[in-house]
Amino acid sequence: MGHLGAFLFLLGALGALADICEIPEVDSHLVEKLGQHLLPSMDALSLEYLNPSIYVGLRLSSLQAETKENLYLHRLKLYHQQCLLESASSDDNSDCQTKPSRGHLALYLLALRANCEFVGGHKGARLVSQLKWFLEEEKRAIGHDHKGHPQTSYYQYSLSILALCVHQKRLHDSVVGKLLYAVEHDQHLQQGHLAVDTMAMAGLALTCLENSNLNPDQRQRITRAIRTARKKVLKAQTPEGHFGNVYSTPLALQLLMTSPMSRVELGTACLKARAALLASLQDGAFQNVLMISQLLPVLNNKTYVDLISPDCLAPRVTMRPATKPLSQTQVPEIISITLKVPSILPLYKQSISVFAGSSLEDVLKTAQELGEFTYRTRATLSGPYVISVMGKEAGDREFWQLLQAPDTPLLQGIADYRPKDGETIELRLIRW
Ligand code: B12
Repeated sequence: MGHLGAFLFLLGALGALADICEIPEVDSHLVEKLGQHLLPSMDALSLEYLNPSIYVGLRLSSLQAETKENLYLHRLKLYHQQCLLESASSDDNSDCQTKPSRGHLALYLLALRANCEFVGGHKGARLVSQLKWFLEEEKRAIGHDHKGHPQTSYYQYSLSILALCVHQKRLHDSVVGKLLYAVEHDQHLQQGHLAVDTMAMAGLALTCLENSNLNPDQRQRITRAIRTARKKVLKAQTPEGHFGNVYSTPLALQLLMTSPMSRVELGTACLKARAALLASLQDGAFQNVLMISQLLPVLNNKTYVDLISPDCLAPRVTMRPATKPLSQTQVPEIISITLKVPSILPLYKQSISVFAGSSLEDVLKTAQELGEFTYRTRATLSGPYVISVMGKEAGDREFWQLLQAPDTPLLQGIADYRPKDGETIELRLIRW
């Protein structure tokens, strides 16, 4: 084959060794359409609907929303600095009726970095110590013997470590140690449908620590744990190409994109994932703003780890407002959905009629109006989260699971899922 052949072979082999997961450019119209979904939610007036993840997603994407974006950051700052720092006693401030959670604080710190800011000053220092304090409490809840659980989740534990890390804030080795143990002993992160999201977030947090060298004494253990997290994510690839499910694929890809891996398979795994993701995009699977915010960076080959030193001058395309599709004046079709609640006696089972295309939330509202059925939700960054059904509130480490009967858990929440005619939806109180 001669010298040239040998040289080309060597190049190929090197390429295979230093494989990196990249997403080749995706149709810019498709990306813009996705970004346009975020715009209406950026206009929401209610402070409790402010979502720092949207800002992070946009800043790491190829898109920008100009003044809207700046205004949004301004409002995020007002809300988080006022409401997070307020003591529990000053509860009458109308702007701060729902206090943002510690997880929101972590996302807010990511948003600041996405604008190339470091937390600073007296207020900033207090926000950082609140998050550090939260991690200490969670560490205590996990316990010395690792038998307990964080009060929130390992997802929020990882997110908080990541947020402090991108601000170059050092955490005690024992806090990082709890996450390392959880990754090493997989059963702690094994929470059914959440395993891949949680493993990916843990991997991103640990990659940030590795790149920033904030916990040098644990360096080798961190490197090993990142490798473990990657392997687990790769192993969770479905025959269609998603890692876990369609909605955990964006975070999984973020993790796989963070550094080269000496695995030829990584290339094929990423290409397969990209194809699966594109198919889901075209099917309109991404409607939820939080999901879109986790996906947009991936389509721009960026990850949350890039927030260590973000490129705030990178050119981004200004989004145009979406054009409204012409409304069709058809007589709406009525469909029938069966709603079932077997977890409580007497068992509730009722057929509910709604317009075709209604969301599960519409079905629940209609059922409630008809009587006998009641439910309550809490606003979260993912949308309305069902906290109680028929007066029964989900307790500690319990939740009201949404299923398509007989046994298929839904991959979307009540606001996004649109049941089809004849479907039976079950609400089941389970432990997680
Ligand atoms: C932890 C978690 C849970 C925990 C939450 C409890 C807890 N103490 O943490 C449990 C196991 C209870 C859970 C339940 C569900 N989850 Co979940 N969950 C997550 C996870 C891993 C992290 C969320 C988080 O902490 N975010 C960070 C904090 C700062 O934000 P937050 O808004 O304050 O977080 C709260 C909400 O996210 C809420 N929540 C959790 N899941 C869901 C799902 C929906 C649709 C809504 C509206 C709210 C919600 O609980 C969080 C803690 O209070 C995400 C993964 C991800 N990629 O985002 C999946 C994720 C959001 N969940 C998902 C799903 C589908 C569900 C369920 C609908 C599953 C089901 N078939 O019943 C249910 C919710 C049903 C209901 N009652 O309304 C999907 C949503 C996909 C989408 N299209 O929007 C995700 C992305 C996982 C996935 N890859 O499939 N979940």
